[in-house]
Formats: sequence, structure tokens, C-alpha cells
Amino acid sequence: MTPSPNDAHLSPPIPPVPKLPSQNGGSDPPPAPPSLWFHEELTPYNSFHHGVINLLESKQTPYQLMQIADIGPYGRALFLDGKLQTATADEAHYHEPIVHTPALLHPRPPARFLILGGADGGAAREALRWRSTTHVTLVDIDGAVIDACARHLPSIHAGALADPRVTVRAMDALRFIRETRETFDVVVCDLTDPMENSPSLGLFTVEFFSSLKPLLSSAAACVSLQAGPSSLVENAALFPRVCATLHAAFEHMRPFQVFAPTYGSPLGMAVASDTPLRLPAEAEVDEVLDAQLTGECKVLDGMAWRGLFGIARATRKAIEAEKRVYSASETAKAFGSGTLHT
Ligand code: SPD
Repeated sequence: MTPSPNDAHLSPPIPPVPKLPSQNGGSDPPPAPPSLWFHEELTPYNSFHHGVINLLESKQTPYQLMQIADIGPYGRALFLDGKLQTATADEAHYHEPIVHTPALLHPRPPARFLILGGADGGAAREALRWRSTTHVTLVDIDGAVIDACARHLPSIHAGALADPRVTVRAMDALRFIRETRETFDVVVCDLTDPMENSPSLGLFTVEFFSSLKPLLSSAAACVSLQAGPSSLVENAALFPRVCATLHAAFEHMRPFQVFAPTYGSPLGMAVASDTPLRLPAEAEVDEVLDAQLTGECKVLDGMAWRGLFGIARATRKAIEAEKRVYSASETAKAFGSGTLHT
């Protein structure tokens, strides 16, 4: 099914959040405790619980367990295999940086975007905000997730997947890469974490990053990706090694970091190109965003964007020191599991 801007009527509106004790001055009784919970383990010892107001979807697709639920102050969220992927209240902290970073680093405003994954449509929405965009191809393996997000997450896709500039392909990205003759200025890997058995696992390898080369419109084309949780406490090797893997395929790579509270931990991202990645100054970024994007960003302006690159010294050192790459024979192992329970 192709999502349309009118899909909002297919799903109940996100319920108002009951006033939290901190917001009502203590006068109202606290909200009743939820009877259903998502429990996402960040490490074997630490977890993040989200109380469920409405469970709107719970379905085992051919690829993963998909669940969509209203979870209070963070709004409505998509979970895949028990891991929170995106939530309406903080998704802009993810979708703006993953799309606008490679677009800002491309030498001219980009025209053609490829989004790998991105079933919720948030990355496509941001790509369409560039006035220069003529085409967005979105390739996600799971048509059931694309359909469910179209129905339940209208504020995230904002009708993007029904825009005439967008082509949606529900297929394996590996096959798309092999078969397509199209080229792109920007490639955004908007994927699930590379956990064992995750459909995205093979897309975090040096072979995969190298296979993107023929799809790039020029040596200045830019590739961005979410690189998994970046806290060295939880996943000491993951972010540095994903960065090293991307850098093994491209001459230039820059790591950055976003914080969306629903991930429970800062999320690593990286951008790469075969042309040097010069970071424009704050004022230049402000100018480009004002001139080239429709509407206002929620998260990014020059100051906030430059701040994404100010990652902790220890993390930067770990990235610089990491020489091992992930490959088809030695894939990443992100930690993660999640369950729904009463
Ligand atoms: N650790 C969670 C990473 C989530 C990555 N997927 C986000 C999809 C948003 N479009």
C-alpha cells in the first residue's frame, strides 16, 4: 500500500499524556500505572521500560516482530524485534541529522537521495525538504512495516511516501544495489542496529559499503548511516568498528553523535565520501538551511549541527585507534533484546 497524506484517519490519534506528577504541582492524582510494558535491555544489567497506553500493532512479519504503541510522553513508537526504532516526540533528533549531514556536506544542494531502510518515512520527509530534491528512492525489506507506519505514524512520514518525487521499493537492499542503474548524490542507511538475526546485519559490512560505489553520482557523493549505540560503556567496540568499516570503503569519514532520549543512550552516526569532508562554519550552515530547506528544522541549525561532531575525547580516540572492520565473514554484534510484558 502506498501511504497517503490522508492516512491519519486510519489510526487513532496519539492520546494526550496524563499529567505527570512533576507537571501538575502534585494536585492531581498520578496516572494509573500501565498494565503493559515494553522492556528494552540496553545491557544485560540495564533496561529501559516504556508503559503502553495503546498497543496498535503487534505482528510477526517475514523479517521481524513489529509493534507500534502509544507510550506516553514520548508519543507513538515503532519497535522492531523489541527494540525501539523511532518515537514521534523525539524522532527529529535522529531524522534531521542523518539526512541533512550528508546533504550539507555534498558540494551542491543534492538532487537525488537513496534511503536504505527508513520504512517510517521520516528520512524521506527530511530529504524532500531540500528544494533541490528531484528524486528519493526508499528501499526497505519489510513491506508490512512500511504499511503499518503509513497508517500509524503520519506525523513522522508527513505524507512523504506518497510524494511524486518518491519511489518506494519493498525489497532487499542488497538486491536493489545489485540491480539498479540509478545514481544518487546522497545515500542514507536508516537501518536497525546490526544485531544477530537482524535483516540489517549484512548492511554493516565493508563489502556492502563498497558495493554502494557504482550508485554514487560522483566522487563527492555522501553516505550517512546510523552506527548503533555509541556509548563505550555498553558497546565498547561497535561504534568505532562501524566507523572503521565505513572508512575502509571510503577515503574520508567523519563520526558524529545524536541524542534521542528514547534510545536510552547516545546514538553513533557517520558520514563518508571519496572527497574531503570539510565542515562548514555555523553561519554557513544557517545560511544553507534557510535558503535550501522548506520549513524550519526542530533540531538543527548551524550551532546544533556543529555540536554533533563534538563527541567525547575517549570515543574519538577509540575510533581513531580502531582498525578492525566488519565483513561478511565477521559481522557486527550489537547487543539488544526487548520484550512486551504485563
Ligand atoms: N538503537 C536504535 C537505533 C534505531 C535505528 N533505526 C531508526 C529508524 C528511524 N527511521
